[in-house]
Amino acid sequence: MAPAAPVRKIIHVDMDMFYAAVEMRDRPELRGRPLVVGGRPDSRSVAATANYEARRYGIRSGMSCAEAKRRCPHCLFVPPDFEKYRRVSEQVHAIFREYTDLVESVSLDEAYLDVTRNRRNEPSATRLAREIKRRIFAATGLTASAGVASTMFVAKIASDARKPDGLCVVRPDRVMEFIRPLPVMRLPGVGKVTDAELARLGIRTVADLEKRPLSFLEERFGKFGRWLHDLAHGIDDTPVTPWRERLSYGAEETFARDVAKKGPLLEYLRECAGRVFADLGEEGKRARTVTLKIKYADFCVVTRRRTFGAFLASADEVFRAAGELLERTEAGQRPVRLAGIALSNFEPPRARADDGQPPLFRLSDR
Ligand code: TTP
Ligand code: MG
Repeated sequence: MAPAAPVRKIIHVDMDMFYAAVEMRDRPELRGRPLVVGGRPDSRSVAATANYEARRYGIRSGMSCAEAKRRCPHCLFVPPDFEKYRRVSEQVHAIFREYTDLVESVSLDEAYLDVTRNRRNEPSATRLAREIKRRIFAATGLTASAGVASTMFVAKIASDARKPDGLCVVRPDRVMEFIRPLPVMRLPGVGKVTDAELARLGIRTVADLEKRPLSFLEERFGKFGRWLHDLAHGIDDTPVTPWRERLSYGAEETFARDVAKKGPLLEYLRECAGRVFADLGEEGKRARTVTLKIKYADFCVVTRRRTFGAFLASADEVFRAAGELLERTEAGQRPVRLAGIALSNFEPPRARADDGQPPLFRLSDR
């Protein structure tokens, strides 16, 4: 029997009310008052984010500024300054990389760090998380919240649990009690559509989901059913994968206009898969992981990925994987500004993949 992999230590860091916090830091007159970063209230624009004072009025990211103004007439609105946020983001990411190379950036204000092994040789992820938060504050004057867990999805939920300036550690033996009460919407991959389907089956919380057998979920959701079943039992092997590594065999494109429908996105992904697969082949490399990156019109970025037991053998396989991953995003319901595919995971596959398993045997996905 192969030795069991050590329990991983993953930290998810997420800046608090990021754009708003940067603006309040630089403009003291904005502090202590409800604030939205986004367009003008009389325009058609939406709130990128709101500070906590504004959230008290029910104002949320993605809400139209007009609606925000209705809910809170004395709310302040400031336009976003993406260049500035990018600079802050670089400072924060430079701190992360002092601890480990295994940093997966999800957006300007959010990243996962696998610190199972780290440059400090520090065995306590909790202590590292505390130190990283302190360093971020010292360098930028901004607070971040962190979650510590042995899987990416639990670390992410944990970072949200004690906002702002929070630290939430979920030890492996505490995972189930932590996730059971959560609504299924908190699970990665569960959007409005899946949530509604689950609700029809009487499944609203992770505890409800945990009670359903694998066969029940697979019957209704196919392969995605196994994913749901795993998550409901606290299982997620998705590795923290630095996007930089993926970028070397990736292609992405910002569209001239936001794309509202899936059809044109799939067309682009087909072309993109061909290009990326060819690039990789030219280097004499083969890959097992396909990552799809989607940036919505509001600049929110999501990545979805799948790791196969065998190497991807054709551009068409890459495309089919990307198409399936697209189903786990909100593309088609939410306008998309950028899409991309990256291939990674170049080391040889495990022996079992070569001994008669179907070529696209799924090891993990997210
Ligand atoms: P979030 O981390 O989701 O939100 P936040 O940092 O503003 O607040 P929280 O304290 O709850 O983490 O997003 C980070 C930044 O990304 C946010 O400041 C603005 C931007 N953003 C958008 O532009 N559109 C969106 O729909 C969301 C959710 C975020
Ligand atoms: Mg944030």
